[in-house]
Amino acid sequence: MKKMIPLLVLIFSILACNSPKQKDYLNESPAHKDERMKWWRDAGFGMFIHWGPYAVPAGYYQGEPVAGVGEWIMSSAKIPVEEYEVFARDFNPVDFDANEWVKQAKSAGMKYIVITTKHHDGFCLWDSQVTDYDFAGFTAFKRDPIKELADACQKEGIVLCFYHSIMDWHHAEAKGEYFASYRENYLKPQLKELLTNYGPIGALWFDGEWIEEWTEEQGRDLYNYLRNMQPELIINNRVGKGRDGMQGMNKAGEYVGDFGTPEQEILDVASNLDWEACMTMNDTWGYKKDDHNWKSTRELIHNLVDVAAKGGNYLLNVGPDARGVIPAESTRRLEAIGQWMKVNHSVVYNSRQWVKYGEGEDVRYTVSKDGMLQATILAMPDAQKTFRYIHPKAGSEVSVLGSYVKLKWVFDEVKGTTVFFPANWLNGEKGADQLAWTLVFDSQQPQVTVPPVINYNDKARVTKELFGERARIELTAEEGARIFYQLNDGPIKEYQSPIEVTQTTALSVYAQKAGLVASEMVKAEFFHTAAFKELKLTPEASTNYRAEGNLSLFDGQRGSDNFKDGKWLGFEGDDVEIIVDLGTVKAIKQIRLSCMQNLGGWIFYPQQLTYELSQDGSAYTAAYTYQHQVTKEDSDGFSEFPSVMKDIKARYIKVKARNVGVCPAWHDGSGGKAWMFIDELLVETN
Ligand code: FHN
Repeated sequence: MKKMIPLLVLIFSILACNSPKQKDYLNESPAHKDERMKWWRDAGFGMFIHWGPYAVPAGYYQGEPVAGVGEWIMSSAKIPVEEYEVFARDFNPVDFDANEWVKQAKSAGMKYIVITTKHHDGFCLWDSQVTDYDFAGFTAFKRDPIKELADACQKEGIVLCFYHSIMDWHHAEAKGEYFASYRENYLKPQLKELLTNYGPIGALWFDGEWIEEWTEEQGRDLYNYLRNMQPELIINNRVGKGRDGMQGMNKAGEYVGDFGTPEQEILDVASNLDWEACMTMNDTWGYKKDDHNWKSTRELIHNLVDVAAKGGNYLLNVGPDARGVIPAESTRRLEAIGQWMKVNHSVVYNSRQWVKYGEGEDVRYTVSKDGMLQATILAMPDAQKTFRYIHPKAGSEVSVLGSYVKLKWVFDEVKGTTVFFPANWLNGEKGADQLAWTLVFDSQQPQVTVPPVINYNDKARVTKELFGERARIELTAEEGARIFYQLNDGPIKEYQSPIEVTQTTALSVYAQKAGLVASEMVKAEFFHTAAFKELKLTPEASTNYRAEGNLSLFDGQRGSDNFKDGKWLGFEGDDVEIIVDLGTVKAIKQIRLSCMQNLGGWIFYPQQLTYELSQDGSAYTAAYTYQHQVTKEDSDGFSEFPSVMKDIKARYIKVKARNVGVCPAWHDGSGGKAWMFIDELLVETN
């Protein structure tokens, strides 16, 4: 009888948790954490594997393609549990070969594998004694792929890690009032099986933590529960509630978990925190037969380099099909990455961040384990290339990984180091077909000038500003530094006094102090608008959906139906207020605000939207109100919430959009933070 009697399991669980040997790992010393994380930090590159019954429908249901990622088909197509179980019964991966999977990972240069032991659909890829909803109990495939994978990893020296979903669409108790029973009698016992029966596990990769039943406190308890079984285990930040949306790093405050988990994206800048970017090779994690939107090998390698330079790990996904075969498109990319890694592995393995993660879009810096500065260039250089921040030791050589050619270089205090590429630097070299090249310098630690500051309207470090008639811009820098600036593509000038602009202008500025390398470039954009004197948006949009900030609201480009198109301003859980100052009292003809609704993406129209008018900026009168409680009958789409005014006179307009806040109970994301996406604010005056 495979199912344990819940009462018995509950007693065991309580005993286990309360036994005196339970150690508190939440106060681990930094030194011990460094020791525990070392293999993971040095590895830099792993394989993510999403595999489960969703590979059987492979993106289709009842003969129709289902939008969204493959592993969400049960939710996206609203497939009842009993119907989805049919896919599980049909899941018979007769061509599954753990050794083949592990060999592909190893040949790509990956050092660890993270496999979905259980995804949100609840199907277990290992032989669990706590449920029949696994291969042994539900399918004709009477093997334990996790065991076979563990053996293959052991053989090849690859670290095995487990993905595990807290959210479970199959288990009747995995929500609401019975959640504690699910956690104690199912979730924890299963994790105990995974940490007891398959040898040393490198990391546990939790997911589905966003459900309202899960709390930071439960995450902290689970963290200790797991590390008391395997003390050296590494656990991601999705074990708790710290993750701030898809950008994956923690919100402000103390949260449990050892590393951040940006998803489908890479941090904009370097971080000294532990983080791992997980990304797909096409658009889906779980197999979909019609997803052919494969990223190029060039893009995958550039992602790998970018992540390494910013101090992270790259977890690249494959989604094997229902027969257990990794798609050929993935295999080809893994092989090509492996060829690149054979030459350039020092960029990824045991590398460290440099004082600068890169320069522009096509140079990324890392420091090799033997202390050499590596500048990986992501585009074929012309006859020469200048690196602003590099100052090689006098007389030192500059070489390229994979080539024996020594490159000539010169150093200039203002420009930096220029390297010269002779015609033969790659001719005949196997590097000619590389997709990124790594130059190796014996470089001094650069003394870089502190970047200057762009000041406008008593605000420092501005990046995007609106102005009506003219903008007066002041530049400041550290004592003794000279400031140089450029307006749009104009000449570089030395700054002597405040700059005045009357048209939309892109400003680039850097500073230079004698004996130091020039600072990095600082940029700001000043947008001239006749319509508004000033526009104030609070709060700022969420990190990854910031588009062009205020400007997006009136650049005349409304976002598409892809909320990730860089045109929409996204707000997770927050209400939004926009105050527009027209500069003078005008007759208002109409106001519109574009909003999106995408229920699958947890994006809802505002539950309340008001347009208020004022002549003095303090007393406002509501001129338009929209109110609606979203229901499951609502559909996706766009609305501009247009309001035609009878030429009401006003100078100030206040737009208030109230976010739904949390996904409603009937929604898949029930309890998770709701998103509100806005764009294109139109204020028409006479
Ligand atoms: O919902 C899952 C999704 O299916 C996939 O597993 C990704 C990979 O990290 N994680 C969740 C979405 O954030």
